[in-house]
Order: sequence, then structure tokens, then C-alpha cells
Amino acid sequence: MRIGIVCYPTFGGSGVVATELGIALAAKGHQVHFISYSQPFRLDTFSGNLFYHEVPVANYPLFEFLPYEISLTSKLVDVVMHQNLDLLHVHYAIPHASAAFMAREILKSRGKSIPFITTLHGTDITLVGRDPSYRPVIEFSINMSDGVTAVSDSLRKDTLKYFDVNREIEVIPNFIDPENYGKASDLCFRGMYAPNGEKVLTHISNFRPVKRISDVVKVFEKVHREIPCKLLLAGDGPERGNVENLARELGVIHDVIFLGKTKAIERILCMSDLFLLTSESESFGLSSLEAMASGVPVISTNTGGIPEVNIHGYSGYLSNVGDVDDMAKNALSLLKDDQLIKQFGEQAKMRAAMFSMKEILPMYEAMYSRLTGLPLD
Ligand code: GMT
Repeated sequence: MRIGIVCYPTFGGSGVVATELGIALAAKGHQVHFISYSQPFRLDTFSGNLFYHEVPVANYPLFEFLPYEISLTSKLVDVVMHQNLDLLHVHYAIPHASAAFMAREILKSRGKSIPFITTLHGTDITLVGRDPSYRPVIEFSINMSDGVTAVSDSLRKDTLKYFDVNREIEVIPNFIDPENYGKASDLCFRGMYAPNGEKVLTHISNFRPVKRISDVVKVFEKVHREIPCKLLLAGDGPERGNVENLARELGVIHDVIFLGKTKAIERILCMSDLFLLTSESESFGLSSLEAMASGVPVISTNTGGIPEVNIHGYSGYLSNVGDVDDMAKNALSLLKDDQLIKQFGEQAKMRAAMFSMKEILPMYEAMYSRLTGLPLD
């Protein structure tokens, strides 16, 4: 099949999922065309089946805001026509779903019919999409999509709660390739950050307010009072300054390491004892699944789709949003018991295997086949 994938190229779960999906589809023999304003950061592999089309946005002094959605729509029309695509799969509704709708209608007027699937990822529904300045367009483009998927049941329910949606939403969870995680790696330099055998707590995100990273620092400070430990923070974003100030105020800054926007996620996770995810709202929590796949138990909040991934008392522990005392207590119960943390790590890995690419990819392929009428080889 010839598939066009539209996604955000920047650091963020939706772009990661879209890119990994495209790479896996290409490995299975599909021809995959990524369409975005810059090369997706995880698209760092070569294959005869993988293509990338950049969306150029023409500027003009009249424009205070660049009309990206129009440029994306035109690019979609162009790529679908010239590459004779069978299907468009857009990740994150804003503005990808409405651009795909418009492209589909333009193509129809030119005699080319092509279905599009919208995959909802989280904040396109729970935070941004609900804003009155986006809502009518999001609602319309969800209803007009030929197929709609959500990455968790919680997100499916939120979509039905916040929008007047009159169509089916299929839950297809996020996935990982277990092969990529948890290998005893020669590149795992734990001693570089924890030279004296300190425990290593880790958080990875885009440092947006919704992640409540100040809670990560507060949990760390409570753990730090009782055992020697280090906090690895990977990613960057608007909360970085606040996080740094708080770590200074709490007197733990010397044991907090900012790793920036690194791609070496597996190398960070293989040095980690615990993963912290303190989000206010989270449709899935891909980073926690990556941690679990690496055998790292997760201390998280119980919001949104997180309980569909992290199982309380098995792969980690869940607490109410903001309950840093409970999170620190749970973290300490694992960090102080080598046998228990090992057991949780193994259970986390087993749980993550349920989200293996091998299980999830066929769900997308079945949907592609149903909507295009094309058989799967
Ligand atoms: O981070 C965001 O604001 C958007 C989005 C993204 O592109 O990273 O994150 C969402 O999609 C991920 C992949 O499906 C999910 O794992 C995240 O839970 C979800 N973020 C939120 O719901 C806050």
C-alpha cells in the first residue's frame, strides 16, 4: 500500500508514534511518505520504502501568521497525485485533520478518491482542541474523517465527552518495539552520572506545564532526603527555568542533571532505577511505556490513559495528581528494596510487551485495508 503520514516532526509522543509506525510499515513492504514542515526527529533511517516531503510555507509581508494549513493541504494534494497514494494517515488533529479533509475534497474534484484516518493523541482533544477557537473545526474534521483512532480508551471517552462526535472511534494503543529496549548495552554509562552507586530517577518529556515537572523535583527532593540519588531530566521546554529554580530552592540542584533534547532515550533508561511521570493530564504516556519496556518501574499519576499502561502494584505505582508525598513514599518503597524493584522491573517489561509493535501494527493495517479496499499481502 502507498501511505502518506502527516505528523509533527518535533519532540513529542505523537511524532514519535507516527514515525515509528511509518518505519515499521515500510519494513513490512508498504511505501510510506512522511509529510511535515521538517524531517521528523526519529526519522534517521534509510529504506527504499521511506520518503519525506517537506512542506514549504511561502511568506508575504501581509501575513502576520503563516498559513501552514493551506501549504500543508497543497502539499498533500501534490504528494497524493504524484505518488499515487492510497491513504492518508494524519497524527494529531490540529491542523492535520482539517488539512486532510480539504485535500480529500480537492482531490475528489480532480477525480482522485482517497480516504484519510485521523489519530487523536491527547492534547489535540483534552487541552487545545477544546478551546473555542479550534473546537468547531476539530469536531467537523473528526466527523468527516474516514477512520478515527484514539491512543487510549480514556482519550476515546474524552473525545465523546468534549465533542459532538457521531462516528466510531477505534482505540489503537501506542506501541514500542521491545527489541529496542532493555538490552544490556555497552553504551550504558551509569557511573558517569551516579559514580558512587546513587539511585537514578528519570523523567523524560517536552517540559510543558501539563507534565507538572515541579512535582518530579518535589518527589525527588523527598527521596533525596533518605537515600543518595540523582535525577536525570531529558527533554526541554517552557518549564525548564522553573524546574531549575525549584531544584535550587530545594537544595538538590547539584544532583539534578539536565540532558536536553536527546534522542538517546534507551541509553538514559538503561541507567535508570525509576521513571517519574507526574502529569496533570496524559492520554497515554508513551515515555512511561518506553521506561517499562526497559525494565524500569514507573511512579506516575493516575490521570487519563496512564492506568491503561502502568498497573498499580505491578509495573509501578499510581497516585492522585499532585500527591507528591504518596509518590515519594512509593518511590522509596521500591528504591529501598532491591528484590522488589527487580521484580517490578521484570513485571514492567512483561506489561510493556502487551504493547509490542507486533500486536499493534496489524490493527492499523486492518483499518487501512478496510478503508482502501486493498488486500494486505
Ligand atoms: O505533548 C503533547 O502536548 C501532545 C502529544 C505529543 O505530540 O507528544 O502528546 C500526546 O500524545 C502522546 C502519543 O500518543 C501520548 O503518549 C501523550 O500522553 C499525549 N500527551 C498528553 O496527553 C498530554
